[in-house]
Amino acid sequence: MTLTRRKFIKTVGMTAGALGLASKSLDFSSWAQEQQEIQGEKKPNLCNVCASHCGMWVHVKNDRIWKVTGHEDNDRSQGRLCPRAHGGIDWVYDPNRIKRPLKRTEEGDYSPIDWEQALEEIADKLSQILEEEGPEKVFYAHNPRRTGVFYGNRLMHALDINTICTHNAACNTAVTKGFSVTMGGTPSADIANCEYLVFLGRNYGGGIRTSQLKALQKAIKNNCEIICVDPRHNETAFIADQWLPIKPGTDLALMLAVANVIISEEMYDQEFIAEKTKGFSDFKDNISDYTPEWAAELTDISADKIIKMAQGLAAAAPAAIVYPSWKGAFGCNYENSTETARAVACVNALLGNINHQGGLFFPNGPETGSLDEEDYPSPATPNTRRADGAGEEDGYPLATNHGLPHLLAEKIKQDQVKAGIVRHHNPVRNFPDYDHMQEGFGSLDLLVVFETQMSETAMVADYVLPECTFAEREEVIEARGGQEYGTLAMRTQVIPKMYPQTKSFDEIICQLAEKLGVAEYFNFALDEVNEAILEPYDISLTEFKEKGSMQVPVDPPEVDDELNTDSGKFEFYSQEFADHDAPPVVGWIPPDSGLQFAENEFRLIHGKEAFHSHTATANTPQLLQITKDYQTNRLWINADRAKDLGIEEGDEVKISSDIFSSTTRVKLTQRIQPETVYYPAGYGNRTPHYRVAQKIDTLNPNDFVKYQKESIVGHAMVNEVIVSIEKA
Ligand SMILES: Nc1nc2c(c(=O)[nH]1)N[C@H]1C(S)=C(S)[C@@H](COP(=O)(O)OP(=O)(O)OC[C@H]3O[C@@H](n4cnc5c(=O)[nH]c(N)nc54)[C@H](O)[C@@H]3O)O[C@H]1N2
Ligand SMILES: Nc1nc2c(c(=O)[nH]1)N[C@H]1C(S)=C(S)[C@@H](COP(=O)(O)OP(=O)(O)OC[C@H]3O[C@@H](n4cnc5c(=O)[nH]c(N)nc54)[C@H](O)[C@@H]3O)O[C@H]1N2
Ligand code: SF4
Ligand SMILES: [Mo]
Repeated sequence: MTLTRRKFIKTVGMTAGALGLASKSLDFSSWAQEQQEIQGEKKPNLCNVCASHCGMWVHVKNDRIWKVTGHEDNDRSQGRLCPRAHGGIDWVYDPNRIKRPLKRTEEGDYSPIDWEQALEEIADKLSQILEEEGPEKVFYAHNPRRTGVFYGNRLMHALDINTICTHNAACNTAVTKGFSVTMGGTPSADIANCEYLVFLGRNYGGGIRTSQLKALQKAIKNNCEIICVDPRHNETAFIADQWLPIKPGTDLALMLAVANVIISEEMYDQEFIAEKTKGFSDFKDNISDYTPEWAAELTDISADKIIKMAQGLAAAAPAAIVYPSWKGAFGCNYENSTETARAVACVNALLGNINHQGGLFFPNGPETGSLDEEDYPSPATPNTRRADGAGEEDGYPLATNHGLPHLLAEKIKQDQVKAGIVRHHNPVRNFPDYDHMQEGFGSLDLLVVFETQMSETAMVADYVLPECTFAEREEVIEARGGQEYGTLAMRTQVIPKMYPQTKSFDEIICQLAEKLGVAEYFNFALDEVNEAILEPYDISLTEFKEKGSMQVPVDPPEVDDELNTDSGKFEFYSQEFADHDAPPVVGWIPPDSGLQFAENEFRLIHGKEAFHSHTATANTPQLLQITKDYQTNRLWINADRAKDLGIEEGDEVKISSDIFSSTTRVKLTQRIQPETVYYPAGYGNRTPHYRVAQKIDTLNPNDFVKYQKESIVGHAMVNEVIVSIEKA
C-alpha cells in the first residue's frame, strides 16, 4: 500500500491520538526548545578519537550525548577539543556498530555468536596453538593506549607471548629510534617559549594535539620565528615566517648541512658538547663534506637559506628547536628516516637546548601507586622469541619494542606465525600494501579482533569481539608528566550501554584469562587498579570519577639531569649501531626510490587532515560531510607540472605505481613542490560496512606502496613510492 499525503497526515494524527500525545509534541521547534531547557549533566571522559586522549566533558541529557567540551584540568585539552572529538559522537550512535560477538562462517560471512561460546572457542583454539606451536607464533597488535597495555600486555605475559606490536612501524618508529639512540628518548618541546622553531614536516594545524596548538599560539605571540619545511604548504605554513618546499626524502641532507654550518662557524654550545656528549669529533669529521651547496642540490632549498637557518637557530639557542617531529617527514617514510631522526637530534645537541626553557625537555612523570605484588602478582616478562623478526637474534636487532606488524604478515604467509589478537588497530588498511596485509592477517589459524566497527582487519578475523564505545566504559587512569605539572586522567562511563552484548576490554580480557587458565593474574577489579594508582593522593576514587582529570605536582626537568643513554650523555657515536653493522655516526643515505623522476612521475606523499583520524573516523557522517563540502578527496598536483601534462583543475587522472592503479580528481596548486603529489590519509576504505564512506570516491595512498622494510629498524617506508600521472 502506498500512502497519499492526506492519508499519511491522517494516520500520523490517529497514531498520536491513540498514544495520547499532545499535538504540541509533534511540533519540532517546541520539542527542540523543551530539550534545550532540560538541565543536562556534565560527566568527565577522555576523547578517544586519537591517542592524545584529551580530557573532555560529555554533556548528557536523557542518557544521550548532547555535546562534548574540553576539560580544563587536563594537560592535553586545556579546556579545548579539536574537531574530531565532536565526530567521535557518531561512533556511539552508528547503526552499523558491532553489537554482538561475530564468528566467521565457512562461506566467509559473519554470524552472531554468544559470548560464552565465543570465548570458549577462542580459548580452546589459542591453547591448542600455544601448546602445539609455542608462544613464539602468537602476537598481540594494537594502537597502544593505557588500558590496552595494562590488560592486553598482562594477558600476553601470562601466556608467555613476547610479540607485542603497535602501529608505530607505520607512524614514528624512526623517530623513536633516532632519538633514543642519541638522547635516550623522544623529548617534548617547549614551543611556547621558543624563539626560533623549525618544523620538518610536523604539521601542528593538521596532525593535531590540542594542547600543542595552544603552545604554538603563545609562540606566535612571543614573536618566535617559525620555519615550515614541507613539500606541501600545509596548515601550519599559513602562520609560519617561511615555507621551504623541500624535495621529499631529503630532510637528512638539510640537517647535515645545518650541522655543518653550525660547526664550521663555531656557533655550537661548546660547554655542552665538551661536557655532556660523546663522539663529537667523529661526527664533526663525518659531516665536513656536507656543505650547504651540496645540500642545496639535493633538497631544492638554496644554500643561502640553509645558512640562514643554521645562523637563526644558533643565535636563538638554547631557545631554539628543530622539532623532533612525529610521523610526517621521517617517522617511517624512507630508507633514510632513522638517520634523519638522528641528524635532527644532533642539530638540537649542537644548540645545547636540552632541558632549557624554549628548548627540548624530558618531563618527569607524576607519582602513582600500583597493585600490591603480594596480593596481585604480575606475570613475569617472557623471554621467548618474537614472531616479527624484531629481536636480537633476528633480522632486525635494532628494531624498537613496538615491533613490525607488516613483517608479521610475511611470516604468517610463511607459516611461521599462527595466531594473533588485534585491538583498536586496523593494520590491514593503515599499513602499505593492502593485498600483502590482508592475505597475511587473513590466513592466520586464529585472528581475534576487538573493534567497535567492521574495519578491514575485522573483515579477515575469525572472531570479532565488540567493545562498547568510549562513552560506555571505564578505563585505567592515565598519568602523564609535564614541564610544570603532571596530569592524572580517567575515562568514566557517561551513558548506559546502548547494546547489552558489548563489553569493555578489561571485562573481556578477565573472562578470557579465566578460560585460558591464567585467572590468577586477574584477581582484581578495575576499581582496585585505579584505587592503587591514586594511593599517593588525598582523593578517593569516587571523588576522582567526578573530576575525571586533575593536575598533580611533578619535579621540573633540570639542565643537569642525566640523559637516559648508556653513558648518560648525548651520543653522536652509537656503539649499538656499530655492533649491528649500522652506521655508528650519521651520514647521508638517499631515499631508496631515488630522487630522479621521469616527465610524468612524482613522489606520492600523504598526511592528516584536521578533521579525520586515520581510518577510525572514515565512516563518521559529521566529519565526512567536511570532506564532501570542501572536496578534499583530491590529489594535489603542482599547477605548472599539471599544465605540462595537459591536466586541468578538477580533471580525472590515472595514478599508477608498480603495484596499483586508480583514478582520482586533481587539485591544481602552487602549494606543492613540483616533484610531489599529495593525497590526504585515512580514506579509501575497502570495507562495505562503512556505508557512509562508500558514498564518496576516495583513495588510500597505502594502496600504491609495496611491502618493504627499512634497513635499520624495519619500518614500513610509506613514502618510498613513485607514481606516474596521466589524464584519464
Ligand atoms: N587531525 C589529525 N590529527 C592527528 C592524527 C590524525 O589522524 N588526524 N593522528 C595523530 C598521530 S597518530 C600522529 S603520528 C600525528 C602526526 O602528525 P604529523 O607528523 O605532523 O602529521 P602528518 O600529516 O603525518 O605529516 C605532516 C606533514 O609531513 C609532510 N611530509 C611528507 N613527506 C615529507 C618529507 O619528506 N619531508 C618533509 N619535510 N615533510 C614531509 C606532509 O606534507 C605533512 O604536511 O598526528 C596526530 N594527530
Ligand atoms: N596512508 C597513510 N597511512 C597511515 C598514515 C598516513 O598518514 N597515511 N598514518 C599512520 C599513522 S601516523 C598511524 S599512528 C597509523 C594508525 O593506525 P591504527 O592504529 O590502525 O589507526 P586507527 O585508524 O586509529 O585504528 C584504530 C581502529 O580502532 C577502532 N576503534 C576506535 N575506537 C575503539 C575502541 O574503543 N575500541 C576498539 N577495540 N577499537 C576502537 C577504529 O574503529 C579503527 O578501526 O596509521 C598509519 N597509516
Ligand atoms: S587531539 Fe582531538 S581527536 Fe585527539 S584526543 Fe584531543 S580532541 Fe580528541
Ligand atoms: Mo601516528
